[in-house]
Amino acid sequence: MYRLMIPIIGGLLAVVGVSPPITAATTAKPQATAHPHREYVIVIDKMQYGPMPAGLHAGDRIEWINHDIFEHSATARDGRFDIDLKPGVTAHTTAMAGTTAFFCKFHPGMTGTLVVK
Ligand SMILES: [Cu+2]
Repeated sequence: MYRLMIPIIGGLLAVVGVSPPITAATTAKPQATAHPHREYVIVIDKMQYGPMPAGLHAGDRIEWINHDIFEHSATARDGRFDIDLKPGVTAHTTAMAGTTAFFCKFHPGMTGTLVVK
């Protein structure tokens, strides 16, 4: 009988020992993100948008650089973003999940599509 009791008591102590100590919130580890946000560049030149970045994820930063001699915009058809870029100007947007078609308000023939996971 005593031989059985000792392992049982030992097991109970082990369970108590597993209880995590109460720690201050300041010691909590930062939340790991599934995907670290990255920065991508889309260059506008000669009346067209440069290649769309592949592998865009929600939260990524997109830099729009206008290398053209004309003013352009990047205007989402669904209204998600609308930036005006005078010649030589850089602006940024934050990628949002989904497929977004956009165009230039000043030259409607300029179009592009962002695909963001
Ligand atoms: Cu334009």
